[in-house]
Amino acid sequence: MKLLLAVLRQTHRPGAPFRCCSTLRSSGSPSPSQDEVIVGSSPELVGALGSQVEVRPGFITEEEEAALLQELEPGLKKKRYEFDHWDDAIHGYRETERVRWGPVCEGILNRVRSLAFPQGSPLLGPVHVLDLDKAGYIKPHIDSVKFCGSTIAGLSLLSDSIMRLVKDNSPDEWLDLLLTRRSLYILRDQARYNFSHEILKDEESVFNGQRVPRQRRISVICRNLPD
Ligand SMILES: O=C(O)CCC(=O)C(=O)O
Repeated sequence: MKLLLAVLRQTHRPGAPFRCCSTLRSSGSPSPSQDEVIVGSSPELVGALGSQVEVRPGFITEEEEAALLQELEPGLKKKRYEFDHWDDAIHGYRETERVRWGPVCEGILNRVRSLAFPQGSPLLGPVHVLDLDKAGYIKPHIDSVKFCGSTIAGLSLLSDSIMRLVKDNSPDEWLDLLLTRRSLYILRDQARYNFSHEILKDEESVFNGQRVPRQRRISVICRNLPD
């Protein structure tokens, strides 16, 4: 069974039209702060979800990204991108999962785990790796409560992208997260259960009024187990 499809619960149409607040730094400047990478439909929503949505720009170094790619590329290259039926939750992807990693990558993943998950929280053993083609995207969905617990933590490799969260049954309530290349994002609790998440396609990839070109993107995703 396809790994991602196994954890997705539902899809729905995107919410209200995009509109937002602060400005982005020009490229080449240091990593933006957390305040500069999360915008939303209201300051109240950004404040309320503050502790449940985190983006850490520059979480890994260029060398660490290269180490992850070196481990992942040989296996991924053997697979074909899948451009599936229109109603699948994901379009233009290939994926794998990995249990054993070399020491550098294991060190990176341990940093992710200790930051994202409460101590002692049982984790899903294999780490999920999702390779989105430049033309690929992930439609709005909520991960299945049957397979994943309260927290999802993902590293973004190779490209900036935008993750959009839209409140279930309330499309006017949304957050956009700018997932810069080499950043880490964490979704917890309400943000994970009550909001859909999606990765915007290149043509729609605009953050706070500024275009964010989407290239091929690999995400390395850790999850905990349901209670
Ligand atoms: O690629 C990502 O970072 C998001 C993946 C995703 O939507 C999921 O695993 O549920």
